[in-house]
Amino acid sequence: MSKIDDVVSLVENGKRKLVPAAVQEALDDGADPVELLNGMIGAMDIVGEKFKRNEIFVPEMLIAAKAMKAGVDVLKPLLADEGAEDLGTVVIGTVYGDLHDIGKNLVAMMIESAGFTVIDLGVDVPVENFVNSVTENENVKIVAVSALLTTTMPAMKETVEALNAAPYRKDIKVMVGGAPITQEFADEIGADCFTVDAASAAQAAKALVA
Ligand code: B1M
Repeated sequence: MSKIDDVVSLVENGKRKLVPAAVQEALDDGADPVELLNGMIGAMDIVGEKFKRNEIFVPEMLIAAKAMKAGVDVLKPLLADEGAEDLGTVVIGTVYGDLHDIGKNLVAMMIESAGFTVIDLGVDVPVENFVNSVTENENVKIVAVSALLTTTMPAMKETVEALNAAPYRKDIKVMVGGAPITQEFADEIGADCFTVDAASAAQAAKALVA
């Protein structure tokens, strides 16, 4: 088993305390940080599949999520691009009713690395918090909205529609993403941009303010 496989297996099995050392070991062994990150995302897909088959339950999913977070913390400085120019502020959050934050945190991390100041509203964010964040913070260029559940897609629709109705709308861009979100849905609700993953979200954010 490769060192990356070790990390994948530890995340999948929720071995939070062992993950940071295993990630460091893989890095010391020459593993690519992006490959390691993708391995951990793959581990979460396996966890999701097991959940769907009723082989594991919510507590195990949560423990695996904590293990992944511990691994991402080790990778973070390696994925960040320090010293990039200041491109403005991005407000990000997960819609109300939705507690998933790993993907949102990765998007925040990559966007910050690309040179933006990131204000993270967290998870289960009420519509009005997204809407008010634009006037309560300086130099907001983008509002980025994440949703991981088909049942919280309506909350994303509501959030984007509220942003679209705000007087400042022409001055900001609205980005959306998350596993159930599609380009078609993004168009339907009037978002400016949809991306499938954190790396493309950062690239798209740069393009939106260029
Ligand atoms: Co939940 N969960 N979960 N869960 N969970 C999923 C999403 C699910 C697909 C599992 C499954 O059934 N296979 C399923 C959703 C089914 C659906 O709606 N179609 C599901 C369910 C059903 C639930 C509950 C309802 C379970 C229950 O209680 N019965 C419940 C809901 C709670 C709630 O939110 N109200 C629930 C709870 C949880 C935990 C809290 C236990 C935990 C989350 C912990 C946390 O996030 N801190 C959890 C987890 C861990 C998962 C899985 C296993 C992993 C999610 C994850 O972190 N993936 C997940 C299965 C899966 O995704 N394969 C599952 C890794 C992460 C990097 O990927 O978040 O997709 P992701 O982010 C990606 C892209 O989507 C994109 O970039 C990232 C990659 O670079 N992206 C964006 C995300 N946001 C973006 C924003 C952008 C652009 C790109 O622009 C703004």
